[in-house]
Amino acid sequence: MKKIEHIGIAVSDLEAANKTYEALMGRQNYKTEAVLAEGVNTSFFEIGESKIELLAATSADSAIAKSILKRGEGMHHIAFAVDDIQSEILRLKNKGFRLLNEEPKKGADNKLIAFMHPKDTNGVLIELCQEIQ
Ligand code: CMX
Repeated sequence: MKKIEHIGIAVSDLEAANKTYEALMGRQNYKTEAVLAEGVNTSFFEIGESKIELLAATSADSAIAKSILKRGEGMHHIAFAVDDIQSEILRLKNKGFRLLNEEPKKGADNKLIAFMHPKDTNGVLIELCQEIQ
């Protein structure tokens, strides 16, 4: 794994959260993007070599809607950048970790992504992500 690519934060109101994080970070977001398959709208802020990703649900059955219902707003996942997501999935499976996505799927910000089970990583939801070339 190369670096923390981004930290995902579940928010109820993307527009309001954008204003909060613009004020906090002293900069504008560099993009917003809807990920239809995941039922989310996202907003990205650069911070050094990492990013903050704000995630708001677009439907009641979205993982973000469920997460906010259960746990409220707040930190949702940490995403690690990897060079080769397929080989990382294999490496982690061989170590006994449960992958929620055995096949990588298309995520926001031009990435292939896969999530790991939070119970295997001390209660933290981990995302693997590989830049699509
Ligand atoms: N952080 C820590 N623990 C979490 C968690 C989170 N974000 N989400 C769920 N969990 C825990 C739950 O508390 C639960 O624990 P218990 O069994 O002790 O109650 C366990 O994991 C299973 O969770 P669940 O609520 O039964 O399962 P859900 O149906 O809510 O699914 C999850 C949650 C992690 C399995 C998965 O569906 C999910 O959230 N996937 C991420 C999807 C996502 O973020 N998509 C946007 C991607 C955008 C992008 O970056 O490109």
